[in-house]
Amino acid sequence: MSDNDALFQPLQVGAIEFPHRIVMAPLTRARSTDRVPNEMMAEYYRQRAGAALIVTEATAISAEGYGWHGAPAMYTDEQAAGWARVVAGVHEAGGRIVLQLWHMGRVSHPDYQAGGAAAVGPSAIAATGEAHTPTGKKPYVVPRQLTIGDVKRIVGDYATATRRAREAGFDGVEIHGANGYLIDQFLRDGSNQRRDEYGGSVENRSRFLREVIEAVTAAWSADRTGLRVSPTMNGQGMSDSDPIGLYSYVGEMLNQYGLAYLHVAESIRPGRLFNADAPRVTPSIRAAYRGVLIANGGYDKQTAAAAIRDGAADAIAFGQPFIANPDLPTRLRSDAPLNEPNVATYYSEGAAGYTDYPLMP
Ligand code: 8OZ
Repeated sequence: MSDNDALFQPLQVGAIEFPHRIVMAPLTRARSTDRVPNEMMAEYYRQRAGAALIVTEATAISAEGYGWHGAPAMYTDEQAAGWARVVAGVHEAGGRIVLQLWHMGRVSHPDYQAGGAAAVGPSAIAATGEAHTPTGKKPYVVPRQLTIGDVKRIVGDYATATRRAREAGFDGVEIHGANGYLIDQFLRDGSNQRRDEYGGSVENRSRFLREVIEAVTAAWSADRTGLRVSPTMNGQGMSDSDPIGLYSYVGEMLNQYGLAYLHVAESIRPGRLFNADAPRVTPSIRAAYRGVLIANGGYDKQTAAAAIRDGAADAIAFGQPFIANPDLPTRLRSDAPLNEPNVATYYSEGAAGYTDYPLMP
């Protein structure tokens, strides 16, 4: 099978039909206007409608879950109206788009919390690193340990944001269970040392994720719900004593829910999303999980096609290449040269390095 034959086959992903296998990964770009998606964001996403699926940048489900200056949210009518304009543009251009549901947990900051309260987390263990506040970077604080009542309230916030996404016209939602945010903080034992039913065993640490999945799929539908995890992302102080055991359990547990897809961020190259000192976990997840698997992290055309041919994944998500190449699938198909992304404008303001990357000549 040629690389193009592997990458340009359609795929049924829950209720969503992919015309090919090249997905746009979620990418924080920090261009919203007071958390509301604006016209420039609509243009950016519309330009990328040729993706098999666009996963939006991480989007806060609540004020409590917010904590990255410039990121968008989905808990007010105004935010939902902004997203509805984004979705309409992508659909007009023939694309598909899901909203990534985000609660940052302990890596938010008191500057974002009502009354300057601490950020929240499964346990009172601070992340390592710095929050991006409106007035610059500030060290992460020790979070307030969530009560069981808080946990139930947050599960409800996921459901509410899901209903808003549905009303805004999205094709589905992706639960952000990766990269050291709240769900990931519950999953991994470096950040979860609870003694109640949400901590301790792998089963208990997965309980919050299960409750979120149940709430989100009840609020809309399993075949329009995806989940993203990052088993070996060890930034922000994240760690686990047994990643293969944990994520094999999660993969197996997911089989009962019939989700549209599982999205695994774990680079095939050592780096931020893959700690080279430990084995990759994606193959164990593939073995445990029977649904559609989208792999993400460090792929190019050849390695993406090989992963699909070998059965390692069903589709491949590209992040940074989609920043610089709005028409990435077209370029890959014709082996055209790619624009190089400019890291300096990833999180800057304005159109430069955002909506001004050229299409293929
Ligand atoms: C980069 C900058 C800010 C947030 C993630 C949501 O890593 C993010 C993120 C990435 O999932």
